[in-house]
Amino acid sequence: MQRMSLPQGTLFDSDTPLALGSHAFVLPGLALPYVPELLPALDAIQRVAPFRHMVTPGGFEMSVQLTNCGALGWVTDRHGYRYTAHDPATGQPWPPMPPSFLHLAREAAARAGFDDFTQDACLINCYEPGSRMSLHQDRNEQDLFAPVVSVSLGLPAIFQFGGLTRSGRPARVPLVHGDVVVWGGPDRLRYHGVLPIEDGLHPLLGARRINFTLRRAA
Ligand code: MD3
Ligand code: FE
Repeated sequence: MQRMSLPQGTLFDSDTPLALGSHAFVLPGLALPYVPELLPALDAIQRVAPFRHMVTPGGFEMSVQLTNCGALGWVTDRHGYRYTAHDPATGQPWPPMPPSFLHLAREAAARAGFDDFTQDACLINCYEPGSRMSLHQDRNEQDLFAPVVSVSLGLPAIFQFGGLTRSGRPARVPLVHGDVVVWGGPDRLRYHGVLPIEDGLHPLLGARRINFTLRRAA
């Protein structure tokens, strides 16, 4: 009965990060108090820079739809992966990083022990049931040790967290609405991915999972 009177967000102990590696942590539920600010900010971004499927250099359409905010945005096309200052779909600059994103990311990075977090890019992924992200490394950023903060909203996902090579079976980490993951330093180049999202309806986001990652790209 005691638990039922606690406000949402304190059911999880986000004061004790779950370590995935020496410099990689899950902060369960850390984003929950920010959700009332995050969702309208995401809506405003989508109106300027809509989610879209992009094509990989190999010619495959990604099952995830993406957009960006901040000074730089990650894009892919037949020519490769890179960061751009403008949305290739509109020629306009990416929408600015909402203050709520920055506040959450700073809190998350500090709790994970990264005090020097400065970010200029935010990649926003939108998954529908069946969407997945195959095992990859993120290495289009200048500083491959700088921390990255990842925020999960909506439908749950199973995150795959592997090693520094493709070999070996990656660990499976369930991520739910409000979870934040921070990784940097020697864990920054670990292979990772997301298993296909299961059918479902989230009360706030419907049949979608949104994940956004704040990064230092330049
Ligand atoms: C990487 N997104 O956009 S982020 C990506 O849930 C991406 O949409 C996934 O990978 C998503 O590039 C996962 C979360 C994450 C967490 C821990 C990591 C990525 C990580 C540890 C090491 C490397
Ligand atoms: Fe990634």
